[in-house]
Amino acid sequence: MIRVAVLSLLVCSWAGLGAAQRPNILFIMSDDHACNAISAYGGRLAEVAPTPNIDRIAREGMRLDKCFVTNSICTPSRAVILSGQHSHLNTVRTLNDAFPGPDSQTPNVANILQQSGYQTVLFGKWHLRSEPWGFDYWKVGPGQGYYYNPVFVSSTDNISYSPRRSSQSARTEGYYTDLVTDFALDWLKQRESDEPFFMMLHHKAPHGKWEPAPRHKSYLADVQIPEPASLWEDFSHRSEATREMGTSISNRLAPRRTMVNDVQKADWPAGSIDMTGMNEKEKTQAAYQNYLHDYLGCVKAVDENVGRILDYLDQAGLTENTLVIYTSDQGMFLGEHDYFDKRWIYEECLRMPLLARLPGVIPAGSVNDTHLCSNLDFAQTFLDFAGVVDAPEIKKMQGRSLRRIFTGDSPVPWRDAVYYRYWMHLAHHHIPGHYGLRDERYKLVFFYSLPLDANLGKGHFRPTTAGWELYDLQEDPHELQNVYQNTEYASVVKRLKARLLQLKQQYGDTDNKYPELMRVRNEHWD
Ligand SMILES: [Ca+2]
Repeated sequence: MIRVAVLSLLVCSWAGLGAAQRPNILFIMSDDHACNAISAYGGRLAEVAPTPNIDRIAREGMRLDKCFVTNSICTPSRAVILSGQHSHLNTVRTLNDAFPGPDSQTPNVANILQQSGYQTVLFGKWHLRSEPWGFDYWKVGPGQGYYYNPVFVSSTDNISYSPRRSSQSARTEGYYTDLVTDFALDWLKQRESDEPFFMMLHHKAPHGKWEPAPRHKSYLADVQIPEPASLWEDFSHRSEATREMGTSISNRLAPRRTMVNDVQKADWPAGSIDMTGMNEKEKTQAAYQNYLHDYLGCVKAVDENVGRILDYLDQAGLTENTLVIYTSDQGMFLGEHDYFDKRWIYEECLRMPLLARLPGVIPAGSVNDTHLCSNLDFAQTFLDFAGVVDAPEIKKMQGRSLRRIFTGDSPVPWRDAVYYRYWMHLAHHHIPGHYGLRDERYKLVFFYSLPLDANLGKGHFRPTTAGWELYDLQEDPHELQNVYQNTEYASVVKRLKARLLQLKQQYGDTDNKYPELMRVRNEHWD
């Protein structure tokens, strides 16, 4: 009872909100789901592959158009969401770093909500290498998991969590996206407590390699998926740091991994293509069509299952008091710039979908295309909606609550730029280490192109060519013209470099501890 008394002091700290009015928080996150593949965001796929159930969240709530990930890769993004801290601070800079445990100094929003009286549960993809904590109950697929008949481990299984499948863990018959929704619905249906809940419902889809549910194997089979213009980009505008980096749809970057090669492999999961007799352009087009069909097939099951959850909230009378969030751990290239995968600072993977619904609080059908938001803000947003404003861990977080953005009251002043950093130099998809900023109009990036001390797993990753890029997003929203060398932008470059250093100072990610990085910086700064 003492704990409850203390907590009610905490929870009454904004707008006279009493404990009984604390909303449930349902956080639905898919993996690698680009805004371009959500019809609420418009775009070239909206008509051919609509997502009516996900769109319902936007229609009955808010669509945020400028939400950006701080480090566009799965495991680090999840750690940022839980901790409210940039990767260098929460220590999860790469896929190989484990999220710090309960004895660490790292905040965990689930734990804070649990301490404040929320029931906290987690279903689906965890991908954080260490055992989940801060949850009353969890049931997760270790590592990437399988689309068909996946393995799940739960907090009540008495099997110690491992990012790899344990020999003791059985496979569950069914399709991952359907199963995690079943688990979430089962838990909601058996819930007896009147305490509000915080549920993280994490889909594996549409992460590669793509395997649509059996019922979706012929989804869009006869449909020609529109190509992005930048599939055929001329890369001569790029800096030397990036011109021949990454993994491509076409065979442009072979012998490294390309989608043209992937989809010809006999064991390509959703079916391979015979490209005999095709010229290079035809191969690129065929690989793109195959990739998008598989990817959008996976999205289709996510959308259906979002619909199942929303319908249940309606039936159970929970809609009015549940903050529903839909997002993805980062964006994804769907052939733009001739890329697949993510990791780069470029818009298609920097941008995260963010849809939020809480009837009567978040205006229905609203759109925010002005405020620069981030996954760095999610933890503080949940805590703010939960009325938890005094927890000491909040002082360690680096984001801002989005509550007043969701409700339509602009907080003043808001940030003028977001800071980005990708650490996994050359690992997996051959992308150089880089950092940069994006403001309302521009994006400035420094490709320092060094592995530094990041935990990159197996392999030796050599330094590559460093370079700068600048994009004027007002004139060039698809980033097809790097204007860093254009003298008309000299004053912009100078101003943004100073701002970038300020952001690095503000977030505590200065370069001073890396002499090799300082050397590259000094050689390339001016
Ligand atoms: Ca991801």
